Amino acid sequence: MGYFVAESGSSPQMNLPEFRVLIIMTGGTICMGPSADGLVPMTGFLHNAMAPRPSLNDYSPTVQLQAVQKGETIYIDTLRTPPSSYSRHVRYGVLEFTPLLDSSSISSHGWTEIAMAIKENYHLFDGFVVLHGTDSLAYSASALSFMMSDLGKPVILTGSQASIFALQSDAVDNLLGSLIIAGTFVIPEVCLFFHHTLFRGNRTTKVSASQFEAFASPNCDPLAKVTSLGVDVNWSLVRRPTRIAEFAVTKYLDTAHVACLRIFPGIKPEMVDSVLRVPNLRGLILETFGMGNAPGGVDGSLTKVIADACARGVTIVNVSQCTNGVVSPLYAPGTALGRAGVVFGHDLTTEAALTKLSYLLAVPGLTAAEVANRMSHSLRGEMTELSLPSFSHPAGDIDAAVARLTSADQAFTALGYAIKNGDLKTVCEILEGDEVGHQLLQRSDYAGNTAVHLAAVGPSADVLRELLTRGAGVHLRNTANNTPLFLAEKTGMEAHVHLLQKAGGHLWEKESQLVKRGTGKDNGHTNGDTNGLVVPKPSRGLPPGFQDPLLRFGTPS
Ligand code: ASN
Repeated sequence: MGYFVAESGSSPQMNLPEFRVLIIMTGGTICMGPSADGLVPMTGFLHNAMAPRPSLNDYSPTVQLQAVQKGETIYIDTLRTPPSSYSRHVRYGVLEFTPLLDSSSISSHGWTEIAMAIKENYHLFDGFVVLHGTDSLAYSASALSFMMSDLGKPVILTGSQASIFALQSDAVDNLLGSLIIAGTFVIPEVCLFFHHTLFRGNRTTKVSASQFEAFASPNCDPLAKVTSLGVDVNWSLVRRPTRIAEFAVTKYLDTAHVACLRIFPGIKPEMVDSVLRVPNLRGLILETFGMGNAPGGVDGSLTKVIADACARGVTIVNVSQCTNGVVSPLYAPGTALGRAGVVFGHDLTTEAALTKLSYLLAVPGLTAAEVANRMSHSLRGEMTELSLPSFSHPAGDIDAAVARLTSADQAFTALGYAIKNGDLKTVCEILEGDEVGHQLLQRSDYAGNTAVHLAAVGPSADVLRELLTRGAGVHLRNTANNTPLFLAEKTGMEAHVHLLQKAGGHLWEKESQLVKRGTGKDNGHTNGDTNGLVVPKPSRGLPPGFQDPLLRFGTPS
C-alpha cells in the first residue's frame, strides 16, 4: 500500500509515496545503554534513538497511525525516512515489548508474542521489522518462519553488534537497510538482515560474537545485497506463497520436550542414553561429525542406545557440526544411524532443526513417523530439497537409506543414470525448474565429472545437446583434468565431438596428441609433459576420468 502525501511546497520530493513498516522492538544490544549491571535495554526507541537521526527521520511532522497491541486498537507515533533511491518514504512506528529482553532470554512465549503482533497488524502495514538481540536471532528467525504460513509480506529480523547510542555502531545501517527493504520489496519471507545482506532467516547462524559481519547462511545464497546503487534482490531465490490461503500463525511451539546434543570424541553411550531418557523427551537434535557420523563404539552400544530411543518414539534428527554441507549415509557410521531410525537433517542448521522439530511436535495428531517424514522435507525453504521423478537403478532398487539421503546428491545420481541410459525424457524431467536445473548443471561427482562429462561418453547425442542448450559448460575439467570433448574424442563418439566443438569445446595441443596416439597406449600414467594432464586407467571399462556416479555411495544392492 502506497500512501501519497500531499504537502505544500515546490520540492519534487514532496509528493512521494509513503510505505508503512511496523517495527517490533523486542530488545537486544541495538537499544541498550549502560547500567550498574552492564548493558541493558532502554525503552523509548522511536523518540530517543530514531528521531534524532537524519537518516531515519526527515523531520516532517509526527503522524499517529492505528496499530493493534494485544488485541487493543491503539494509535502510535510514526516518523518517516527521507526519500530512498526508490523514490519513496518509509513511514514507521514502534511497538515495544515489555520487558525488553537480552535475546539470550527469548523463549517460545516471546516468539508467540512477535508472531501475534505481526498477525494483528498484518492488514495495517506493508512490512515488518523485528528488532532483536543477535545472540538468539537465528533461532527466532527460524522459529517465526515455521510459525507463519502463507506469508505475503516481508518480515525482517535485525539487531546490531553495538548499541545505536555508540559512536561506532552497525545499528543504523542494519535498521535502515531493513526498513528500506521491508518498505520497498515484497519479499514474503521471514528474513534476517545484517551487514548489508538479506538472508532467508531459517538458513542463518551467528558466526561472530563481535564482528559486524555476524551472520552467515552457509547453505543458501543471500536473498538480497545492499550496494551503493541500491538493493540487489536475487528474485530467483525468493519464495512466494503457492496456494490460495490466508496468512496464518501457529501460536505454540513445543520447545519443552526437545533437546540438542553435540557428539564429541569419546562420548559415552550412557550420557546419550540419559539425555534420551529425560522424562517426556520427544525429540533430539544430534550434532554429528562431518557428513553425519557418530562413534559406533566397539560393540555399537551408542547406536543401540539411539535405536532404542527411536523405537520408543523419540524423533532424532542428524545435523552436521560443520556449518557447510549436508549429512548423508555416505560412511558406515552415518548409515548405521539411519538404520537405527535417525532422520537425516540434510543441510539444516541446528537452529532450524530445533525450531522445526518444536513446530512439528506441536502439530496436533502427528505421529512420530509423520514428524520424521516432514523433518526431511522443506517446509519454508530451510533445507535444500529437489523434487525428483522416481528413477530406477540398473542393478535394482536403491537402498531406502540411500534414497533418503541428500536430495541434491540423489538428483545428480539420478541424472547420471538417465544420461548413461540415453533417457532424454528423464533428463528433462530432472532438470525441470530453472533453479534445480541450474544447480545440477553446476554439480559434479567426486571425480569432478559434470553432467556434460557423463553425456560426452553416453549413448545419446540428443541428451548432450539438451544439456548444452540448457546452458551447461563445455570447458570444465574433471579431477583427471579432462574436458568433455577430450573424453568424447577418446571414446570415438563422433556426433558428440562435433556437438561439443560447435559449442566451443577445444583441445590443447598436447591433448590432441594424446587423442591421436589412441586410447591403449597412454592409460595408466601421469604424463609430466602434458600441462599436468593426468590420464588414469579406465575405471570399470569406462573412459579416462569417467567414474560411475553411484560409486560415491557404494553399489546399491
Ligand atoms: N546479548 C545481546 C542480545 O542478544 C547481543 C546483541 O544483541 N548483540 O540481546
